[in-house]
Amino acid sequence: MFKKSNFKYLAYALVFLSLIISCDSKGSLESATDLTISEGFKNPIGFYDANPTFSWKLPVSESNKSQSAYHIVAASKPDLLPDNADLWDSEKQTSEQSTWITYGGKPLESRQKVYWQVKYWNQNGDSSKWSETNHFELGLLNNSDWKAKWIGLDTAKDSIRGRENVIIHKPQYLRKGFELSSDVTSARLYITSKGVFDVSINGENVSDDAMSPGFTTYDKRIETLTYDVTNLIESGQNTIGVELASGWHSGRLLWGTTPWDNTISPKVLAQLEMTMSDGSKEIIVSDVSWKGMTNGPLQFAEIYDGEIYNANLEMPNWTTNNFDDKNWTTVEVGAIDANVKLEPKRHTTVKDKIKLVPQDITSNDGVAVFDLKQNMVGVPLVNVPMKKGDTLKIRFAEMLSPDGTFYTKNYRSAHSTDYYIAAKDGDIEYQPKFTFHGFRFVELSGFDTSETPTKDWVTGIVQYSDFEDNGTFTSSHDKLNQLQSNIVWGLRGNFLDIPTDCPQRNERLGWTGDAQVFGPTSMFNADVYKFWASWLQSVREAQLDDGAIPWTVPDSRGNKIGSSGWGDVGTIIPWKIYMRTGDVGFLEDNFEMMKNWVGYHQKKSNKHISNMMSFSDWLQPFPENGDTRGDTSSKLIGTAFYAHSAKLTAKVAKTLGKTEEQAKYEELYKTVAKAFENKFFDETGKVKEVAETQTSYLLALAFDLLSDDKKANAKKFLLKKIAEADNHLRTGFLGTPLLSEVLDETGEIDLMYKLLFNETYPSWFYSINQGATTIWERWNSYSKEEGFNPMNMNSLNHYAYGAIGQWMYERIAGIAPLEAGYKIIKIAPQPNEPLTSASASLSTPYGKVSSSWKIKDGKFFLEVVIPPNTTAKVIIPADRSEVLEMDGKTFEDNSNMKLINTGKDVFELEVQPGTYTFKSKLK
Ligand code: RAM
Repeated sequence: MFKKSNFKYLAYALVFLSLIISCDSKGSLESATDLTISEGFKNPIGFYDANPTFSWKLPVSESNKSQSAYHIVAASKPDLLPDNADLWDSEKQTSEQSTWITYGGKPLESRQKVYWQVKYWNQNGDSSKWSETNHFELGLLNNSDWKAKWIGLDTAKDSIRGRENVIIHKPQYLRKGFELSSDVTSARLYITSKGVFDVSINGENVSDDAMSPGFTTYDKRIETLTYDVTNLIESGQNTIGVELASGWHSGRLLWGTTPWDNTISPKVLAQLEMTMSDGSKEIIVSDVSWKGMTNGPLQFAEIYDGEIYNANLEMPNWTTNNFDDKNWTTVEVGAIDANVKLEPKRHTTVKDKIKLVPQDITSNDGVAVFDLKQNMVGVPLVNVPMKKGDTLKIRFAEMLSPDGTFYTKNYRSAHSTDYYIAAKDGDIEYQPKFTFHGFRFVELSGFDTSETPTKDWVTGIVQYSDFEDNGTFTSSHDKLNQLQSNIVWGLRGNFLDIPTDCPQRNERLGWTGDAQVFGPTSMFNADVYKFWASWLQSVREAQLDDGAIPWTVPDSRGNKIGSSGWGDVGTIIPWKIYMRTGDVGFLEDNFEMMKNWVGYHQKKSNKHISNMMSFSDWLQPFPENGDTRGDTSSKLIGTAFYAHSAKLTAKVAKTLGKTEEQAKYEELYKTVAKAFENKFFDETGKVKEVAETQTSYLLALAFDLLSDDKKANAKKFLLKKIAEADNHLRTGFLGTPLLSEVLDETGEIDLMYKLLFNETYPSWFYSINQGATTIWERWNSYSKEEGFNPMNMNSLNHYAYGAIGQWMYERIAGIAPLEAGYKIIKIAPQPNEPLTSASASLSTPYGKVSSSWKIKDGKFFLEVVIPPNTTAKVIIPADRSEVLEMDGKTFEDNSNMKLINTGKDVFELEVQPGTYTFKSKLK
């Protein structure tokens, strides 16, 4: 018989069961945050990858130490989620992985929209609520998706030549009217150009993007943009209008010998796809029905040289229905080239990011100079009173010469000047569109001189690829903080679609060596993973058949040779960026390129000693031979990078589980290292046969190329070289980033601090003492005593020496990845005089990590934040005979942390996620 008491138990059991079930389906933990796909895209449209990866973060809470499982669902409609995922149901996966999880569902196609959610289980097996629904929509993934044709006017036919004999293409205005018979429920504009474009529909700008589609290896790949233009399309009559200029594709680039035909006139490719209210589809494409002309207001536009805008030629309403284009010309039409891939842009577009207002004005004789007090990159926005018919001339300079005139010699042949011709009396507003400048000073002339210039006449519009800051660094030392600011401004100035050497002269190219040294620092300061992943695709595309990676990417030299230390960007950046993201897919993408680059090293060496061409230790100070390439032997440099690239390739092979290749490249590294040691180092560990320089020792030690018995001596010789230089660096582009690494690893922190805090030439603070607000190309680009460096290759915005930023945040503040992607974080600050405090924070793939220390009365205070789903090794400098305090109490092992090592003068702890404060006594 069923007893009442049994019934009671059954009822309890049911309640309990339902609790478990509801707990599991609804979840008790807060849902995951920061959902992104692939290299950090949030709800993108026109996405490039049909096989994306998924990432999320666990919210910071006492309950979330780590993830034990996840569940991802993806569907074609939001209301199918989470229970009826028709595209992918990952099911519950037991895994700590919360980043870069590859999509495993039905194949996805161009234009497809995907909705997705995720939930996770924490370390105790408690589940979270489902996350908010996120989504992505694919762009046109294949050339065959395009029905449109390349269109444009033949602007090359007059063959007017400009500076350095380059064909000037007058900017084009292209338009088309079309009629729709019903309402639109959804509209996408797919668009790109050979050149740079700006598009409007019915008088409205489609986006605030600048310089689209950006700079890629145009002979291999042109990126396309996707815009949701649903709200711009009207039922009935519509008009689309495109402005088109030369940009990187058909404009002037330093050498002008590109692998793509840069003499052809700019062209546009546009495809407007619409879904109508009755469910039918309409498509408008660029084709022979479009019309164009070149007699619009923009008469000239070149990246290096600037713009000429004649307001008298403005055509009001030309992108609306209310315009008559009967005098316009029918466009020429070209087919899509099967060998040039059209792919959705895989990183962010350039945008207006920051506005700077002038701090000072001087004016004299109708010429006004505005000082923004910050060297920047972008364009000016001018609001100026003018007289009809007058020409406003806008000049730029990064610095003034001592006599107050504009220093423009370092722009070399870049004219870098904009002109505006007024059509009426009164205030005009103008912002150049298809050019950019590197400047701190703006000079105006040609304005209405009856008015007194005021600061609001000029705004500095800072433009760069649309990314956000990712980390912060600050300290008790003003000049170190200025250095950090200069590094960040160097980054902003040189991340305008590609990583450039400089942003102002007739160059602005993707110099591989500069990128190689600055990559890690950029990853700390800004959210630039997608920026790098995109550029690395260009590097792969630019790689030549023999494995050579061109000097600049995209290649604008076309001389088919690589330079050691520059082409090694192909091995160094994949590894260093992988360490900061943990995205194995990035390594998979780049592994072939890495092997091919090592193969090129092999071809360029004889008995493992390199003969590769090299820019060497570029711009090393005090070169004995007066050469920009410095004194370090190019053979020594080439051989060192050969070994190093082989070693990195072995590491990547290991991570990818390719054991045979791992063994092969490890062996190669050892062989080349041995050859290097035998050739360039004597028995005592001293450099032989070639010039003995700081950089030769730095390369040998940083890349681990010497046998153990010689290492210690080599270090002594390095210290001797530094001492002989009065404790100053004597390093150029390649050696400088290795100084901090080697001195730190060999325990010479005091010396590294000395070098970093040196005030005299050559040093980082030297340029700051001369007024630098960005990193300079040369240690002595300018000095108060001697004025500008006499060389005209003298950029005042060149990020290479900003590579020291990595050491600042990894070692001064102390945040470094111990395992790829900061899954294990090393917090190991290295306090030293003259600093009394420093702190850094960083947004890692798992969340925010920070380390903040100060010294007071001989005590060391450290506050750390460790994000969920990571662990940290925290190393606290201390007099070990005194106690360590944690959150105000004497430290004892607990569930959040354990003392794992009692090394010399430090407490070393293994720490779980959370926020903690420590206090130790310093020795
Ligand atoms: C200069 C560039 C760049 C450097 C090369 C070798 O023209 O500015 O910084 O990498 O030369």
